[in-house]
Amino acid sequence: MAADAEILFSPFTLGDLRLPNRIVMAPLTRSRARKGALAPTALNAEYYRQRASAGFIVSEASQISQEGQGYLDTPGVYADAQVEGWRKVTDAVHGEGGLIFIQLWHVGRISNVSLQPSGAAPVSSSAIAAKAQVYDETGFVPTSTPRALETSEIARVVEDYRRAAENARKAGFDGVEIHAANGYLLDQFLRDGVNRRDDEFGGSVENRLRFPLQVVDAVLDVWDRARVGVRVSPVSPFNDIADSAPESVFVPFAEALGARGLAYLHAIEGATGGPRDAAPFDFQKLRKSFSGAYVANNGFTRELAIETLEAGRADLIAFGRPFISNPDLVERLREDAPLNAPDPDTFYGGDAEGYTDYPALSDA
Ligand code: 8OZ
Repeated sequence: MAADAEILFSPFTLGDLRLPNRIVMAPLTRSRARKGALAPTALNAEYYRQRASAGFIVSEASQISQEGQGYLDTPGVYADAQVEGWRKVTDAVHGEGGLIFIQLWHVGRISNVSLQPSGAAPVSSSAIAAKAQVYDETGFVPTSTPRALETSEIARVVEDYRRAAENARKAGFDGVEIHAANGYLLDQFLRDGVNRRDDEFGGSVENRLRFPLQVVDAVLDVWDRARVGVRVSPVSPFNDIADSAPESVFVPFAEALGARGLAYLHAIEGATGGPRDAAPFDFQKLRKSFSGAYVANNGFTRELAIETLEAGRADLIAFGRPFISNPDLVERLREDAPLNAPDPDTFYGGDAEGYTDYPALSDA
């Protein structure tokens, strides 16, 4: 191992968990759940098993309800068959000595009526359509105009999160990550570019934080705070979202999460899958506003990861696309070995091709 890489392979204590290294597998949508049931399969279990050497894995985003779905064949965590499917995944990862959190997801307005119960409109903070695309049986389709959730309905959505958190426990996960990033439902409440509500869930920062924090508290009814993290993307424009003053909402959000003692804050620095310097934002200030571990994500190379950890700018580094094409990413980073290039044509949907067939170094 190159000497300067050591920090990447130093253990880290996350809550009550001991991670063997600082490398997190980021949540990655792959759209390969069993058709119809939207339950993870043996193939999905094999994919995660191959990647179990990560410090810990965050599962692909998993909808907490059918209403929370926005893309074809993404897994759910609201039905018994899905819990059984996820159990195969957690058993496979644990069998390799790995750790896996599930990412809890509600897409809000990033959906199409074709994916919604009874073809209804998707729900959001406000009835404003996103200029964004999703994919269904027919391929890429525009998002549908959502309806605004009634004030009285919010408790039901919070309940859906709580049930999903319970299901995640039954499925044997080590923890949960709440998806509050990338323009999905929680982000649609946080950011004033979408949230135009005039009830207690819109307007002031305190009001815009209310629903996301109710979700966090529901999850904390089920899980110890040491096993809960939250993902945010304060300046990402992905899924047509914006905020007039991101720091004014994300710093208080980080403080509120820290006050609850959550294990980690996972930040997409910059534009999701795009430039890290897309918009000015002080991620170190965000980090210092939060008391737990800070997981940095977005476009990290081996060099940038080492530099960031050495400078004390993050506790853990989440890698996304490199984990798609390198099941043994941890080993390759340790050896400074070349990485397999990912094939974007097989990112979403399909079978084992471009999923479980990327070679490990040991296959050569
Ligand atoms: C790409 C395609 C579909 C979903 C995210 C869950 O951006 C996603 C996602 C990404 O967080």
